[in-house]
Amino acid sequence: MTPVIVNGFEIHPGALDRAAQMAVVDDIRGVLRAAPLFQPRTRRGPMSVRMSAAGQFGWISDSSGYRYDARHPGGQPWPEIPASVMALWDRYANSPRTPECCLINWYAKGARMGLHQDMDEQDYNCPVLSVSLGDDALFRMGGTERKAPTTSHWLSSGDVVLLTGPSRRAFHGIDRVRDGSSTLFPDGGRLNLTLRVVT
Ligand code: MD6
Ligand code: FE
Repeated sequence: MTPVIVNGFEIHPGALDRAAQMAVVDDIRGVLRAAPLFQPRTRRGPMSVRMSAAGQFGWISDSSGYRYDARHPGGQPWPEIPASVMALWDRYANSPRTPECCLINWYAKGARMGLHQDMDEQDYNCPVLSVSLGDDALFRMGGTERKAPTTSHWLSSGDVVLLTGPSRRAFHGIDRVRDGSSTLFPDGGRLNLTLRVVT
């Protein structure tokens, strides 16, 4: 299907059907057994989203700042990125490189993510690919300057978004999640995966 382009963000609605969504969730549950969700803290306080990761690197934020790290806060290395998730990169990312991090974001009721840029990676020529699972989320997309105008779009379970070209460095965030809008998770919630090349 042809993507919807918003401010250069490439949105692929319904990239994963229900069975594919369930397979990915199952694989991520396995990752989370070895690398449990934790609540990152920034200088502004605890984030409302809980996180974990798979791959060579995960993104962590604590009292000494934020960074990519080869280990979970518990000290263990991150589990491998599941093949079901790697397959989405191969299909949609159009990149010669392989992702080194699959960041896992869990939005329980009321969680959100403020407007930010993904700038902790070394090569902005490599895209970032995101997968939405579970409840619908209002995704705000702006430009490369914080004050640039923004456009909002509801992301649904199974949607894939690619940040590539100028949108790779554009501001974006999740304003809110519509609680109970999906039946993928029996108790509601939203899972977001972002695949990145880090080095
Ligand atoms: C989210 N996404 O969808 C938050 N970052 O929960 C992101 O922060 C994001 O969707 C980089 C690339 C794609 C994204
Ligand atoms: Fe981001």
